[in-house]
Amino acid sequence: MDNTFAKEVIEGLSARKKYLSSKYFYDDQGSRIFQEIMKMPEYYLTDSEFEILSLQAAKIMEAVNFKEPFNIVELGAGDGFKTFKLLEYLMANKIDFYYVPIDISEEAIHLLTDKLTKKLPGLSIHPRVGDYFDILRRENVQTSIPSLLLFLGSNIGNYSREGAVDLLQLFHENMKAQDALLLGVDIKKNPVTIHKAYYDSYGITRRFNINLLLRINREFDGDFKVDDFDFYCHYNPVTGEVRSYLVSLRKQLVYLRKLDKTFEFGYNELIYTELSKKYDLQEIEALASDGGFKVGTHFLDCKHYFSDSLLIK
Ligand code: AVJ
Repeated sequence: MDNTFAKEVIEGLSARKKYLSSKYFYDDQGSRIFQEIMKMPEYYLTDSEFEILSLQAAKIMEAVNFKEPFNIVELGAGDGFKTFKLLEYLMANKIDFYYVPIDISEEAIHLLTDKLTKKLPGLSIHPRVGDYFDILRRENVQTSIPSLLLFLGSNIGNYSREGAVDLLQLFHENMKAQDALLLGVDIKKNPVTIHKAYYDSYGITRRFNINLLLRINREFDGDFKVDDFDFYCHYNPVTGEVRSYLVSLRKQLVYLRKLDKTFEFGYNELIYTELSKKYDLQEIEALASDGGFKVGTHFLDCKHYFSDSLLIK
């Protein structure tokens, strides 16, 4: 049994305003549901970033301007679908580099490694399974050669403004003087477009959230009745925040046997599950500078929906 997960579940479900952290969405099943989300046309983030990395890989690497060989360290690699285009460009141009994907899901890392060794024979890949915080802090992923850190897909959006600054500072502390960070950020846009990407009519994002309750049932022998919970999310264009919730459809008790804890849910009580924060370019620059970075270039897709911003130490 994972201790931090247990602690955070107890803490979150005992709070006056209940919450669970979205970082626990990504068990193997959750990672599979996230792949389904990325395939929805409404979830524009994937397509936009795919376009950036497909069409601007050369420009990005030119801006990075590393001496070979170097590392590409990807934090939260997932299925590596977008990164593929960048790796493909580097391979096609016979550039000497090591790819170090890090992900919390062992299955995701396996699939990624499998796919990449088949599609890019000769790729020097060194996968790691684990929490990228722990790996960055504990292990020495850094060597004497320069590293380009990738934190793509708007994963930064899961953090509050303050949390994002802390995370950038942590990255900064663990980077060598010549390293760089490519940060994927979802840009503020027509609120309707954002709403449709998260409150999807297929119910995939709903399943993504409900899966967290199923995971708790599985890991702590719980009796969450998932039909008694619904999903709701809401975009606030002023703050740039999408907030996601599970909603208890009745007054109910849930027992987690392995933790010997009972939690009470009121009628329509919310469990806050996820923040997906959007920024404009000025806000990205302020964020980067508060994290200790200089901003190089923002690489945008043609619709200006998404930015891969290059941050220099
Ligand atoms: C993987 C954190 C970038 O917030 O857009 C997708 C996860 N949540 N749909 C996001 C997610 C709901 C996603 N990130």
